[in-house]
Amino acid sequence: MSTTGKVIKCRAAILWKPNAPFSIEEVEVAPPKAKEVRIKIVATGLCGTEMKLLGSNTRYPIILGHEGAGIVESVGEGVSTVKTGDKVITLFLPQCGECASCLNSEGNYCMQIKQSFTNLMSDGTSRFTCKGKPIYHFANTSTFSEYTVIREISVAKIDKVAPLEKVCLISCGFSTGYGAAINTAKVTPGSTCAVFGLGGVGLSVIMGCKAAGAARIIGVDINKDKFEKAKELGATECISPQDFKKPIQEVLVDMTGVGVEFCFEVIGNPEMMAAALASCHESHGVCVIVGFLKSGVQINIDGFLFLSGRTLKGSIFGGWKSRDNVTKLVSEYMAKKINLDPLITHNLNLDKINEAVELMKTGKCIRCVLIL
Ligand code: PAD
Ligand code: ZN
Ligand code: ZN
Repeated sequence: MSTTGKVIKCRAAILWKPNAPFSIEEVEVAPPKAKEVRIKIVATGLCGTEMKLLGSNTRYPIILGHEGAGIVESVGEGVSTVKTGDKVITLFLPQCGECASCLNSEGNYCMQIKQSFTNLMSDGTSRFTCKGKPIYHFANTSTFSEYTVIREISVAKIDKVAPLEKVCLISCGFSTGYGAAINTAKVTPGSTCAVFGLGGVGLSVIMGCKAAGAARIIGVDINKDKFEKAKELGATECISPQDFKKPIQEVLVDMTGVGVEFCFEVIGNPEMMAAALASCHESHGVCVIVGFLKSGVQINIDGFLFLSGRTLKGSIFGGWKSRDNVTKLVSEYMAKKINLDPLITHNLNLDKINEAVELMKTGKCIRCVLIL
């Protein structure tokens, strides 16, 4: 029996208040309105960004989740690019194709992302209710729900045979890291790179550096358990800042003689961002900030560092224009040109989401993919 046009009752992980555990609840998911798509989420990763948001002052109650893949259940009026049954990836960064960023060949920060900061759909309402209360959306994706409603501009149609429990990582972690190396830093063959933070995103940076032909890739993390996988994916050496008396930027300058040509901060720590910049080659070093800082957090940087020509850059979603490139990245995965599998260390059912949080908190997993 078709569910099109009807409210769907399903399970979702709700965060009722800051720092509370997720609670699995029955929610009602309203049908998609104009230019919206209702998706049956099949798999979703838990990303480092979510971990940073668990105690934040976002709007509650909320359904988080942004690293998702699923199947279109139904579409609202005027939707033309996807249809019922299509396999899709959810995009926290939309691509409207019409704003100043989408029309510029360089940027990828679609201005329509700002709509998702309201935690509501474009008409100012929510499609989720639980126990009679409206539940806020997150990143216009809310993938920690068996069904979600998102805008058409935040959906990428993908290969119909793609394994959703793997390619969901293209929705955020993999693309963010890989693209930060390839698109944002534009890592050059034979270069020396350093990657601060060896989580799912940092390891994807390493894969991007390797694919770009970097000769030396130094992984930096305080959790040495991450070193083995980093080396498997392309790091030529790994170091922990805790093993040195000197600040890590001095260690990296000593190791390389001149500083690294490309340095990536993939932790979300303001001190490490300053250290990453100072680790770069004085003249042509490029430092890319991938790690997330909440609005208002300042980075304390010695202004003299810029005199010699270093570059500091931000990067969102690896610089990819989302709808155009996610489909292509999935095709590259299917053609075995990129490999996501080593990033997935755990699979759990949605009911076990609090265990996934614990695995992330204790640094025991790279990516835990939740199966819905
Ligand atoms: P993660 O928690 O899996 O990885 C972070 C890693 O940093 C872990 O291995 C930690 O051990 C390590 N770490 C923590 N503190 C330090 C320290 N002081 N020195 C060295 N290493 C340390 O997260 P992730 O890989 O999923 O995400 C990493 C960051 O990237 C995080 O800030 C997240 O919010 C951000 C992100 N940004 C985008 C974007 O579009 N810019 C997208 C997705 C994630
Ligand atoms: Zn993410
Ligand atoms: Zn746009």
